[in-house]
This record gives sequence, structure tokens and C-alpha cells, in this order.
Amino acid sequence: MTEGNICRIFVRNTFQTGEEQHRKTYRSPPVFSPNQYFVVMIKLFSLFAVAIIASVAMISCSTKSNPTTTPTTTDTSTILTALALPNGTAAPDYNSSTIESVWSSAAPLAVTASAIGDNFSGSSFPVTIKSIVSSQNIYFLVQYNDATENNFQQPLHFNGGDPKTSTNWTIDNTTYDDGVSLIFEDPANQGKSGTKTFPADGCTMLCHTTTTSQWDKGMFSETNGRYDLWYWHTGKGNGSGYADDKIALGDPDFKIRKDDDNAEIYHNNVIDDNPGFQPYLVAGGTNRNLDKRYFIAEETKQTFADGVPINPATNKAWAANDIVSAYSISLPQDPTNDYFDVHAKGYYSSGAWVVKFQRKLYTGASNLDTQFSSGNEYLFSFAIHNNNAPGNHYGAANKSFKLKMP
Ligand SMILES: [Ca+2]
Ligand SMILES: [Ca+2]
Ligand SMILES: [Ca+2]
Repeated sequence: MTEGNICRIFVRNTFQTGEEQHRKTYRSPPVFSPNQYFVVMIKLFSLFAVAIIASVAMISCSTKSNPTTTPTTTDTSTILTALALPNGTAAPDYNSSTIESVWSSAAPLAVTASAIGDNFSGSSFPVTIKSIVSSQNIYFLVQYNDATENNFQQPLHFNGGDPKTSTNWTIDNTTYDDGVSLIFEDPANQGKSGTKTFPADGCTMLCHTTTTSQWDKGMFSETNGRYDLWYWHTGKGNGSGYADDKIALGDPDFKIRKDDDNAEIYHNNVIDDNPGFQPYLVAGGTNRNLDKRYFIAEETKQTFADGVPINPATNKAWAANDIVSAYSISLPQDPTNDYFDVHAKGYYSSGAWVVKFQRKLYTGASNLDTQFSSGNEYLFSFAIHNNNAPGNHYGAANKSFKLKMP
């Protein structure tokens, strides 16, 4: 390792130590700690918060919907009846863009997703959700139209000139990746917030948008409720096959936690040189067969400071308006870790997302994950994230949906 490498890595490590401050200032990581979540909510509901909201892959955190939105579908049900995978039929494959024919036998839940967020507007659109259950797993298929495929989360933007000059780089801090969140209430730990409950009020009951003498801002029930949170977003999920696996906890935590804080596979890739920035890594080699325009596989990465005259995303010399992901990604060292229970990938084609989830029915961690049992019912909600700070999203506030297990 050269002295330059040591220096650069040191800078990066220093940066990561100060990550909280950086993220508050420049961009929002889609993987958010509870503290970051509070930062989000503070900024989101501040008059001065515009594009620096820390990331919260959250379901409804405001009950305010855009009054101008026009639903384009009529919701006829709040029930999602999961289909038992027929004997002899292959299970859905989250690694395949094909919508398997078995999905046509699963009844869709059709929901109008409306804009949710403070001063956030956007047209409503229909979302369909289906579920299939095998002897081992539960599968979800989420489909919706989206005019733009957004794969970057506040990426680095090269403005031309010498790419080794940090001041030639900025961060596109109003750019966010697309995503889908699902959240499930643990039937054995149903929370309450004042008079609000998840069955009656949906995930709105989890949202604490102002700090009071009693509560910090955040997403939690005020009693000991548990809410299993799955967040697929393109920048991470389509480079790894995993959704974030979290838990929104009430008493005594009153916060959202990752199922394992130490198992993250989606890492900061921005060196803050103040002034200016540099990428830490760029794509290299086969890039683990990931698209070099969007993903940086750590297994085959190149270190930018070592000298990378050709942008691997374009196969040309660095040029103004080149974009580099603000995150690099690896596959997990231990796929059995509780943070990697939720497999998910999304497929974008012809102006629409098809997003597939897969999880074991039983993870064995009832303190972190909803355990799905045959014949039972589970209340849930969802959110669609479309190139917006995650506090601003689309969903159905003020009501919950019911998953019926076969
Ligand atoms: Ca989009
Ligand atoms: Ca888990
Ligand atoms: Ca979980």
C-alpha cells in the first residue's frame, strides 16, 4: 500500500467517523440510524429543510397528503389475501425480472398511493401488491408506474476539469433513488400512540413529528409496539439483492433500529475534502456483473486515488456531468445475519417498477421480525419512494392493510 493510499483511507475513515455531520450537511444515507431519523424529522418539519433530509426509509410520517392529488384508481379493499404456492409450482424468484405465471393466480391489493410529506406534492398513482406463501417463505410483488428510473442516492457529480481536483466535484443532494417500504405490525406487540392504533390509523400512529417534553421526534409507538420494516431501494437492493431489515420499537427504545447495526453492506463512497469531494472507489473488473453506471461492487473495486483516468461507467475519459455513486456495495460476509433476512430486487421497464420481496416465514428473531404463521392475519402498510427525500413518499396514510395468510 502506498503512502497515498494510507492517507486516502485515513481521510475516508475520518470522514466516516464524522459521517453524521457530513450526512446532515450534504446527503442522506438511505440507511438511517434512529438518531439520523430524528435529524430527518427535525429538518423535514422545519421551514428551512429543503434537500438535506437525513434518510429515513419511512412509511407515513406525516398525515398531510397533497390535497390537489387525484386518485387514479378506486381502492376496493384493504385485504391482501396471500396465495398458497400450489404443489408442484416453482416459487417466485426475486433474482428474475420475469413475473412468474403463478402470480396471475394471486389476488391483487390495489391501492392509491398519495403524496405524504410536509409541503410535498405529487400526483397519486395506483399500486398493486400481491403475496404468495410457500412452505418456507413469503413473497411479495409490488408494481407501479414510475416515469423515471432513479438509481442514485445523492451521488457525486463531476463538473469537468481535472478529476483529481476535489473542487471539481459536487454532490447532487436533491437526487434520491427509488424504493418500496413494507412495514408490519407484530400481532403480539401492537402499539398505541395516545388514542391512535395501527389498525385504525395506519402507520401515521408511529410518526412523531415534533419534540415534546415526553417524546423525541421519530417513528415508534408510545407503548411497547414492534413494527418490522423492510426497505428496498435501488442503490442498495439492486446491487445486492437485499432490502434493509429494521424494526421500529416502542417502549423502551422509542426508535428505529437496524436488525444489526454492524452488518451494513452499503458504504459511504464520498471523501469530503472540504472544499470539494472525491470518490473513494469506482467500479472495476467485472463489477460483480453489476451495471457500472450505477453500482460499485467492493469485491472488484478500483481506488480512485490510485489513478483511474477512464471513467468505468462510460469507458471514456472523465467528462463534465459524469456521475459516481455515493455508496459502494458488497455482498454480506454472513448471509445468515439477521440483517439479511429480506431479499428484494426491483426491475424497471417501460415506465414501471416490478419489485419482488422474499423472506422466510420464520426468522427466529421475533424481537426483530414479524413471524408469519399459516391462517393468521397481519396488519401492514407500505410506501413508494420516487426520487424524493425519504420523508417525502407516497402511500396510504391513516389506514392499515391486512395480510391474510393461507
Ligand atoms: Ca423514479
Ligand atoms: Ca431480520
Ligand atoms: Ca426486521
